[in-house]
Amino acid sequence: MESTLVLVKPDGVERGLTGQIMARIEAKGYVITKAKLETPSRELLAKHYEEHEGKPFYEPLLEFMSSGPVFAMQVEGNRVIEGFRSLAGATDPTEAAPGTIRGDLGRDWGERVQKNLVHGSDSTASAERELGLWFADA
Ligand code: DAT
Ligand code: MG
Repeated sequence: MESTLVLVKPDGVERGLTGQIMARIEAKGYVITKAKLETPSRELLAKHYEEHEGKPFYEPLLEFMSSGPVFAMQVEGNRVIEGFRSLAGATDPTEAAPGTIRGDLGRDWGERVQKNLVHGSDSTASAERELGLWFADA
């Protein structure tokens, strides 16, 4: 059985979309096995987004992600890493296909960082690494 880290980002939590996003994950057949609401520290986010350090959107990304509570989940299922990425849609919510979380619920808000509602791990290695960061104590 595979596990992935899903985050409902501060924009999703603030807009009251956490329940809808959880419902889509469950309706697809995946199982939420851990969950917590937390405003992440910069230290955690720097580790989480280490692959993006130095990119132009890195600072705005860390600022946005630490701006309010994030709903973090461990989600399980066969091929859930790939499956949740597909459910989330393209990174840019304007380009994300209708039917996806970002395509149905997201848009461009004219900011330096893409507020795209959710994060999902992109490989088995990142899933293991990210679950270790976010659920270290659980
Ligand atoms: P994803 O979240 O689809 O895995 P990513 O890992 O490439 O995308 O980037 C992490 C986050 O950084 C992404 O969710 C939103 C932000 N981001 C990525 N590319 C961006 C860009 N070109 N301009 C603004 N924000 C960007
Ligand atoms: Mg990514």
